Amino acid sequence: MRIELGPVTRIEGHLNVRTTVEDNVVVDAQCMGEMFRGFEKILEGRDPLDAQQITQRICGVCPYAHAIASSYAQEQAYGLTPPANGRILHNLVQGANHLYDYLLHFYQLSALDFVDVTAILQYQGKDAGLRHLKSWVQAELASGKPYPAAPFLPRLSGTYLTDAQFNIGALKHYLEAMEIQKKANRAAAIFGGKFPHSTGVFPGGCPQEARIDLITAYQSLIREVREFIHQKYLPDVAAVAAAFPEYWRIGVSQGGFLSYGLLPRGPKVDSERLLAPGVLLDGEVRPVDFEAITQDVGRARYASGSGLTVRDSELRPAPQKQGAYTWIKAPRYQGRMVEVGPAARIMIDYAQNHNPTVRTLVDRFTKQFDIKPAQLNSVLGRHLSRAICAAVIADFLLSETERLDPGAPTMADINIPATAEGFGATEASRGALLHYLRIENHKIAKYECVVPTTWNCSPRDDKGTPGALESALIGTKVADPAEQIESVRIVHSFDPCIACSIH
Ligand code: NFE
Repeated sequence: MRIELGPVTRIEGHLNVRTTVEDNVVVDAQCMGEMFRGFEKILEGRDPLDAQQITQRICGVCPYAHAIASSYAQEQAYGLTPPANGRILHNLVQGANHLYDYLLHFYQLSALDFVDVTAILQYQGKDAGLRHLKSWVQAELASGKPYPAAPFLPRLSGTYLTDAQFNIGALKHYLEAMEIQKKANRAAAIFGGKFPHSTGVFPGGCPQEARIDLITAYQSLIREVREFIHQKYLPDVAAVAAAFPEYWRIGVSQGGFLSYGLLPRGPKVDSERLLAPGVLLDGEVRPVDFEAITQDVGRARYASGSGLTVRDSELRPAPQKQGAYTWIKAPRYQGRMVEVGPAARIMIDYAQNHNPTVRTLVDRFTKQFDIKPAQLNSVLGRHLSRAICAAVIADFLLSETERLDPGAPTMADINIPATAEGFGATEASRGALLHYLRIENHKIAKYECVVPTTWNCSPRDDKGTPGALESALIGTKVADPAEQIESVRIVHSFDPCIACSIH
């Protein structure tokens, strides 16, 4: 039986996933990005300083990650190192964007896969937000509309959390999380100029001053976000994990893991990072080599060469290509499939015994749930890893503000050479993000982005190996092949962004 799960909702963009189910088991899966955009072509011939502005338009959710990756690539090309304040401001805006994105993903995009929204009908309390939600759901259900209470109802059939008080509490957090996301975005905009698309992130730093009033405004917003992470987000993820322990074994991807590391602790882009980079293959972490990254297009709608390195990549659309089923390319590391994202970040950092808070939190939760760190490769593992990233980043951002030197420069002078190239690698919330640019005659001659969801939602490569999400779906037992709540929970755990993946 062949089932199209698309368009999968509660993700960024419009992903289609085709599954083939036999005897209630997914035996095949194909991820399909069904649109071409061509950002890399748009960049050709432009002033290099347009790149960190234009690439942000790839996405409204992770724009700062694109601004940062582009800035790192340009810094390498220009031989530029920001002043200490400049790199700290980069970190402050990028880190705040991560916090917003994790909360958005857990509460708005995933929680209602587990939380029973109909519990609101039992609510008798006085909270204005919950009372409003209750009366709205009641009115919608009474309206006779074919899709009452969208986007909450109707929903996929399956088992949801049964404790009414917990469900109502989680719905309260669902509403509060939106206010907290606003605070994270406001914090990012203090030094980034605005959200979503920053006007204030450049190679070499940020033009905003490091003024005391701005620093204290940033701190007070991030403190509120941090408190929500500890008081609500981590406990809510843990409660879902306690109720659905089978999801430590569901949605396991079948390759390695890649992380470029997140948030440099010094002005140089290759300074030690808050979360350590690495490639985890065959149980061993190795250093990342950008030259080992290639992209296959055998099953993608491109006439470009297959297996080309980042530097040699091509973008030649071929909408009618036989045998192709997606506009997403298939990036591979040493020819091998890897998963990127929060679980990769945490597993790679933990395996290197690098960040002490990561170690403490992973040890605490693996003990609490009686799992191994390798089981972070699962639906629950990805949700928990995001919450751990959020806790670690929030602490780091507050400590970074203490290192700002008020009044000292926040940006380096920029001189664009006639000819140069640069790689810029960071972690977007969804995973490893690489930008590459080559400059000729002071203009962009070539630009290439290798983006997190391109890795995770990649199609088969030229050897026939499925992408990370495809591999995590294959083998899943589904109670109802027509609805497949299990498959949708797996897709959501990757937090795909199709806008980014096709870029
Ligand atoms: Ni459009 Fe993005 C992806 C992230 S890349 S959301 O994939 O996170 O920066």
